[in-house]
Amino acid sequence: MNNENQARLRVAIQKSGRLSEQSQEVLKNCGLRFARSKDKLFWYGRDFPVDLLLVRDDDIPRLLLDGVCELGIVGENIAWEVMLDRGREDGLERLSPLGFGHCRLSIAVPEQSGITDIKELDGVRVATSYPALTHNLLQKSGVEAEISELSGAVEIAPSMGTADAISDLVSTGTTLRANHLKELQVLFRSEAALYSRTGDLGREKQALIDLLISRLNGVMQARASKYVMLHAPKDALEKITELLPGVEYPSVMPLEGSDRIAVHAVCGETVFWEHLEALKAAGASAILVLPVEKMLA
Ligand code: PRT
Ligand code: ZN
Repeated sequence: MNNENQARLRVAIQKSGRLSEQSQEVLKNCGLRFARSKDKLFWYGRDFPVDLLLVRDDDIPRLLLDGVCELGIVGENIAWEVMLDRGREDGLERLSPLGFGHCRLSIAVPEQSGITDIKELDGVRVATSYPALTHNLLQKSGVEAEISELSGAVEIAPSMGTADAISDLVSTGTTLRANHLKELQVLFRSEAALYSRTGDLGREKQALIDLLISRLNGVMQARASKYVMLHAPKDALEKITELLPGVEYPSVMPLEGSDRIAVHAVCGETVFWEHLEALKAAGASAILVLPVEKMLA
């Protein structure tokens, strides 16, 4: 597939941080292999014309908007912050959410604060690393707060006396609790996603993007799917099919010299222990649940 004049795509991912490992993993699962450069900032695509740029996550939307890269994996929070900071709500297109890096941008106030509703934030000092997104979302709720931008340690601003409220990313809520803050309202929910810039990227690059997205969809589908194999009494087939999550038509094979059958199926939904226990109660035995590596519909 490598030839000198062939179009190549550049994908920007986070160099190190919360999203970097899973971003690499998802591309690897799409069949991409890279020759890593010494400085580790540029990885050349070996058997597929897709190269990687390893950067700080905040730079990814800018690299897309400025045309340096065609694709990027970044949190939706950052993509929106950068777009809104440039005074626009477009320019970046979310091609696919990736199912990791989940968090929420929330307004939090000191536990002892009298503020109980974001409506009361009018004219109040709110510290955040996401000034454009916070301003935009508060404004949409009719609130004009006094936004103060901090690049880090936002959660200590209220105890330092520099803000009355914060707007910060939350995942488990541990940081808020440790700083005696209570979550007042979720402004925005985010996860890592594959982005491109909007506009015409040319036929060849678009064809590469389409191929990558089709593989990505397969990866996402496979991740959510399990291959289930079991033995069951012939007359329990209808009940067993009903109990297999996300299955309409299982493969059914006779077991030589037995009144039992082998049932194989790809379950499109999570398979819980409760499902297996219900299958066993319906007469199933030798139940095996296997991961699905790749899928192409
Ligand atoms: O160096 P670089 O600029 O690339 O990385 P970074 O330090 O800016 O980002 P990084 O790696 O911390 O986060 C990258 C992305 O991960 C974010 O943009 C989000 O999309 C996503 N993400 C998911 C999070 C969190 N969860 C998260 N919990 N980003 C940050 N946090 C922080 C939050 O700011 C707060 O300080 O974790 C703390 C809260 O966590 P809990 O679990 O205590 O609630
Ligand atoms: Zn960052």
